[in-house]
Amino acid sequence: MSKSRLRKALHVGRPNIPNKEKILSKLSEVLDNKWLTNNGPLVQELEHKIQQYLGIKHCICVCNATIGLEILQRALDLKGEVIIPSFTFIATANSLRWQKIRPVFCDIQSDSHLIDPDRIEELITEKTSAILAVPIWGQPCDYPALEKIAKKYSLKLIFDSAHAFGCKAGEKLIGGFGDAEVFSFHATKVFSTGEGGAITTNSDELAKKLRFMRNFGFDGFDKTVCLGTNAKMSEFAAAYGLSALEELQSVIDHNAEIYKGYIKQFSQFDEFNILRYPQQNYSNHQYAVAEVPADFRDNLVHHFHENDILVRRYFHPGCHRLEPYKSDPSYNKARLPNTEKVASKILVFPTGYQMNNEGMNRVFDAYTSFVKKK
Ligand code: T4K
Repeated sequence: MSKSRLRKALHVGRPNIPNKEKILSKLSEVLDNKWLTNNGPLVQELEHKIQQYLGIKHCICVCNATIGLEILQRALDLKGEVIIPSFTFIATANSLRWQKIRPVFCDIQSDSHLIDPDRIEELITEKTSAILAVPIWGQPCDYPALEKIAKKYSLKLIFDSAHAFGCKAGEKLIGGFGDAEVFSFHATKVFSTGEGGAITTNSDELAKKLRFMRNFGFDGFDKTVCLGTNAKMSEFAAAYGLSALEELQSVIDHNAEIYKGYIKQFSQFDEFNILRYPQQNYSNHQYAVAEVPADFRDNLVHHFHENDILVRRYFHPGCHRLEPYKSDPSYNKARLPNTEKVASKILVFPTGYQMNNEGMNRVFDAYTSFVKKK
């Protein structure tokens, strides 16, 4: 696709750029401070604001969610096997594998696409050290059920909440569940720092350890206290993030309108099922997710792409069907019927500021022309 066509296309994950003047003034603050990274004042300000927003004790900003997941696993001393859904972005599984921990794939509930707590116990062995669940599409997991299993088997419970910044489980914002949660602030996310992420926890001890680990293990100038790495967020990323945080609610409100538009437009087609969110929860509506019959899903994706609407098949075909797990014979026995069924039907639509009435009509017109062709 040519550059100009790509620019005009509708993307899943097009960044919602905050007010340019505000970003530039924050960036100029960074330059004036002559402090570019290493737990600078803007990173600290962003962490403080996120703590207040989520109502949690600690927010540790990091360079991306994948590294965030890795240092969290290290800090909690996870080993052996960790149970995760296969229906997630590959980073969830790879963060474990990179630590030489075996991801054990659990099936999902076919309606919510969330890890199925009823399928977890059968996967627990003496090697299991944790459950790593994913509030997929920003939907809350079944926290009471997961907490009960974790407690029963003395497992750690952590969340890859990459999709869930600004989402609520009932009245409670996601961020304080389990031992810790990890958010992604990647360019494509509802709240972004370009590249970035954060680990949130209510544990003082864990937060302290994570802060050391993020900075090579340093406690002071020349003393290290643990095995650390470089997981720091830069001041430039924090400057962008502080501007983005001010606009988060308006992005969420905009997405909620776009979501309503998708429901309205597509409800007339029986074969089209837009994922609904239970009334008691609150979503950032970053992902507008539809299920369509598997027998025409891929042709439909092709048709949308021809019309410059770059819908996505997240998270097809499931991590267990992607490398390095696909060709690992020890994963041959994974039985994940719901994951495979859901992965064959999913379509994710563009959301965010790029979408307006004209954009919605483009999507709808493309679908009606597909129906006529069918
Ligand atoms: N866990 C979960 C459950 C996740 O979903 C993710 C990331 C992670 C962990 C890891 O988080 P980080 O370590 O990244 O913080 C995208 C994102 O790159 C990825 O962050 C995200 N999940 C995943 C769901 O989606 P791709 O490979 O689909 O990205 P890409 O490059 O195709 O971009 C998506 C669309 O956005 C394209 O059509 C182009 C457009 N785009 C992208 C960028 C970067 C723009 O218009 N501008 C941009 O700056 O993975």
